[in-house]
Parts: sequence; C-alpha cells; structure tokens
Amino acid sequence: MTKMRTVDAAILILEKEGATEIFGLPGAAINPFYSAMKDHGGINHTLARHVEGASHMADGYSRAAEGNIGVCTGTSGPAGTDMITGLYAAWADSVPMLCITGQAPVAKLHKEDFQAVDIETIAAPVTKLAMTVKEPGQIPGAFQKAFYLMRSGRPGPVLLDLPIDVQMAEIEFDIDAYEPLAPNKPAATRKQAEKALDILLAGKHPLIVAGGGVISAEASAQLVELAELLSIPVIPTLMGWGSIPDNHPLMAGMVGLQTAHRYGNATFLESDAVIGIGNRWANRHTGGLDTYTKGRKFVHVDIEPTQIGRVFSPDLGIVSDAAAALDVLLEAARGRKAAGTVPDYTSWANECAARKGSLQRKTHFDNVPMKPQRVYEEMNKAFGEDTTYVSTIGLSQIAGAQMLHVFGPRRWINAGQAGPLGWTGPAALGVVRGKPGQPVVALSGDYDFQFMIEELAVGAQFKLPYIHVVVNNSYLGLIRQSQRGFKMDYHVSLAFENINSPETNGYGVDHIKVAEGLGCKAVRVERPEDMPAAFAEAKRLMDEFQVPVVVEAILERVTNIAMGTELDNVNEFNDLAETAADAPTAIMALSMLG
Ligand SMILES: Cc1ncc(C[n+]2csc(CCOP(=O)(O)OP(=O)(O)O)c2C)c(N)n1
Ligand SMILES: [Mg+2]
Repeated sequence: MTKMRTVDAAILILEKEGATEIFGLPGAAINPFYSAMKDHGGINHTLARHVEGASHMADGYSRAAEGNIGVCTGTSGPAGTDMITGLYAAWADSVPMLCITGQAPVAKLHKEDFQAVDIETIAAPVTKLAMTVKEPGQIPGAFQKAFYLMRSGRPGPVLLDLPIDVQMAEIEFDIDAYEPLAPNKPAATRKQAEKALDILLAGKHPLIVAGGGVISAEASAQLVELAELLSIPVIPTLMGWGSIPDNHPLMAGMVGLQTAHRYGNATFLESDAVIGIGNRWANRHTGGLDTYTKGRKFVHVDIEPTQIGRVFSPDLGIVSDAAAALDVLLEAARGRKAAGTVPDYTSWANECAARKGSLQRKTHFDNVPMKPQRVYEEMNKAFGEDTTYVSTIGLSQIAGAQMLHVFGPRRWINAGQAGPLGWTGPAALGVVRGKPGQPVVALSGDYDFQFMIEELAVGAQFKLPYIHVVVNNSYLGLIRQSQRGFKMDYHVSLAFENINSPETNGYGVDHIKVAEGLGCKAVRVERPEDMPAAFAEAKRLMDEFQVPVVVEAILERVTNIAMGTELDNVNEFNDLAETAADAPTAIMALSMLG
C-alpha cells in the first residue's frame, strides 16, 4: 500500500481503465487534479477554450473508436454547468464519457461558497451517475463504478464531482490491487432468436433496422453477414449509418422525415416485418406511428429493458447487446438456411435495389450562389470512402445526410438526439484525437460554426488537422424553413453589411478572417466549378500546416430541404433526378430513367 492523494489514485485508475485522453481547462477548485495529471505524465490533456467545447471533444473522442472513453474536466460552478450540454448530448446518444468537476470543500457546500453549485443534482437527469464524492476513501470506488456503469448496458456519461479537500486528502491505495469491473451486457438466447426469426421470416417483405447500438457494440460485420445470409435489406438509422456501407446492395436507404432517402422511405412503406436492433424508434425516423407501424410486425432488440415498448409495443421484445443478439440470430439463421426453411427474398431485395437506383434527388445544379445539393455532390467527389464525417444539426446536416455517403461504422459522427449547435467543431477535434491520421471532415451551417468557433484555436495549438466545410446561407436555415408554418421569417437572418469585409456581400460574418485569426487556414468558394480546386487546396494546407482548414461554401440564402410530417408525406421542394447526370454521385447510377 502507498499513501497518496486521492487525485493521484484517480489518475492511476484512469490510466488502468484506459481513459488517458482528457479535454478540459483548469480552475482553482480542480487544480489538485491537474497537479496529479502533471506529476503522472502519462495523460494526454487538450486545453479547450470553452468548457462546453471540452465536453463535446470528449464526446467526439468516445464516438471515434471502439472502447474509447473521453474525459472532460473543469473547475467548480460554471465549468460544470457549461458541460451539462455536453453530458446531455452524450446521454441522448448513449455515449460513454466521464466528466470530472472540482467543487468547494465539503464543509462549505451549504454555505453559498464561491462557485459552489449543486452539480450532482443538475447533472442527474443526463448521466448514469452523478456523484459529489464527499469521502476521500470513496474515490477509488466512485471511479470504478463510473467505468462499470459507462460500459454496462446502454452506455452513457457519468459525472464525478470532487470537493477540493477530498482531492487533497490522502488515502492508502495500491493500483495493483485495483481491477476494472467486468461490464454487464445482457445476451439474447437461441430461443429468443428463433422467435425473432419466426416473425421476420413470416413476412414477404422483411427489413432489418440497424441502430447506433450496432455500431457501439462493434457488430457491423455480423449485421452485414446476417443480411447477406437471409437476403434481407437493411435500413440504418441516422445513428446506425455506416453499419452497412452505403454501396452495399442490401443497404436500402435511410428512413425518416428529414435525414432520409426517397428510396428508403418507399422501401419501408412496402415492408411487412421489421426487426430493429440497437435502435430507439426516434420520432424523426418514424414520423407518425400509425403510418410507421400499420400493416407491419415488429421485433425490437435493445440492451436497455425499459426501451422496449417505450415508443410503441412490439410483437416481440428482446433485451440484448446488439453484438450478442446478432451472433445468436446468425446461428439460428444458419440453421434455417441449412434446413432450407428461409424464404427466398431475392426478388424483394432486387425491388429495393431498383428503388435505390431510381428514386433520387437532383444534386447537379450550376447556380451561383450555390445550391447546397451541389456542395454535397462535390464532397462526394472530393472525399474518399475512409472519410469520417462529423455534424450536428441544421439544413446542412439534413441535406448532408440525404446526399453524402458513408462507407463504414464510426464514419458518421452526429449528435443525433440532442443536436446542440456548436457541437460539430469541438467534437471533430475529439474525433481527430480518436482517429489520428485518418481523414476527418466536419460539416456545419454558418450558425453551428459560429457557436464554439473559438475551439478552432485548440486545433491550431494542438495541431489537430481536419477539414471543416461550412455551408453559409447566412441564415438559421432550418428554423427559417420551419417558420414557414407560422408565415414568418423572424430573427432567423444572420445577414449584415460587414464594414471590415465588404467581400462578404452582405452575408455578415467573415469566417475566413475569424478562422485565420484563430490560427487556422480557410478557403472561400462561391462557384460550383471552383469546389474541386478548393477541396484540393484545403487538403494541401491541412497536410502542410497540420491545422483545421475551413472550406466555406457560399450558398443561396433560401433553399428548402426535403422534409415532411409522415413517411408518405415528404415535401421534396427541389427538383428530383431525371437523368443520371442530375445526380452524378448518387450511390447507384440512376438506372430506370438515365
Ligand atoms: C443550442 C441550440 N439552440 C438552438 C437550436 C435550434 N436550431 C436548430 S438548427 C438551427 C439553425 C442552424 O443554422 P445553421 O447552423 O446556419 O444551419 P442551416 O440550417 O442554415 O444549414 C437552430 C437555431 C439548436 N439546435 N441548438
Ligand atoms: Mg445557415
């Protein structure tokens, strides 16, 4: 045994649990923890410029690779409250992330001490555990439980709040006697798998809906194998996008009111038996539940028991980790295949593929200012299959999801449920930390980009290269579009004459100057034919300077992006593809009409 400060024990635990990437910024009440970090020397700390930014960086880092747990840290009071949005985004998308805050001394917690806030209570609804650790002897156990909870069942974030006197207190601690707890993950049985297949294979038009749980369980390979074995098409959700590559013949498209493909919705409406794995029937995926469920049987597989039946009651619910469920479904399916009891779904799969090759949206517009569709077409040309996209919310994210392509798990990293503006930039920095050397491309609208724009300096200081595509319509575009329902265009415009940058032509903020001021490189593009050269230049600048590079695409100010109220009631607003030349980067060349 060795006597040491609790913070020294905490750092040894972080190391043993494999959580050595910390994003944060110090303050008086967390300085002891920082001193332990410094003394230890084995922690990689990234100094954020805003504590909320630190929380999104840790979130992005956790999402980037299997097993990652990003840590964010800040002082007492406002640092903790700044990170609540980060905890919410991680909580909402089932991301493990550890948030460590400093706190006033235990004896002062009720005395309205400087920067003493009850963060434990504030964070409770958006964490799996939020705990102000009041006993020094509980520090090892609190960290041990945090890691156990983050990894068990439905993953999610934990907040540990450390009063400064507890941080400084000494305890006897032996890291060799500390063992991480084995996480608890329920696993489906063969019997459950057989019942699931009974329902699925009774359908004439079955589908597999693959959620984010498939990606977090690292089960994409089993998903694709199951789909191929049964010839059943797959609908990935927005969080499950990449679990089956877009160019796989059984990738049937995304479904929903916004981030969806025309062919995905059309195929879903033809289906009669659906198994959802690691998904949560999100409302922007389902739309109205009558339309979504009518005439269909459902099996729902989720790791969290209370998720079954939360949105609608399935015909069969199975509580299981997605990987464990897919393993046993594969076993059962192989058995049926050998026995010749799997119906032949080839013609159904071919019909779905035909829809993928016909129901497309036009992207090849030549307009100046540019239409957003053209920017995504150019991104498809410029960025390879190994690209990881990072995005949050806005017309930018919605049109991006409709038109970009994703070719593998963890290559579409999106704050899906919470959608906090400002998440994209710092999350991208965390993703770069989590995927060093791999191409990372962030996608923001101008407003998302302006939230947390200061974090670009973190990328410049710590040499975290990525390309940040900013589609600038000088509008809160998504909200402008939704205000059509109120017949207003009220406080959604970001346009003004910039007295320092007349070249912005009334679009307001000069993103190039701001990005350069923060130590990054930036390129502005106004014409579609200039996009390829701009992306090539951005890659060159990124390679040479190893900093974030912004590519700002100046868009037409008003474009309504396809969205709707029901799966069978999506307003397209724009031209559809009529020939292959209308959508030259569509995932399948337009086959029926082109
Ligand atoms: C913190 C926060 N506040 C408000 C919103 C609501 N909101 C969603 S999209 C949006 C506008 C986004 O504008 P921009 O980033 O420029 O993207 P665009 O829709 O124009 O492509 C707003 C205000 C939000 N998601 N997060
Ligand atoms: Mg905008």
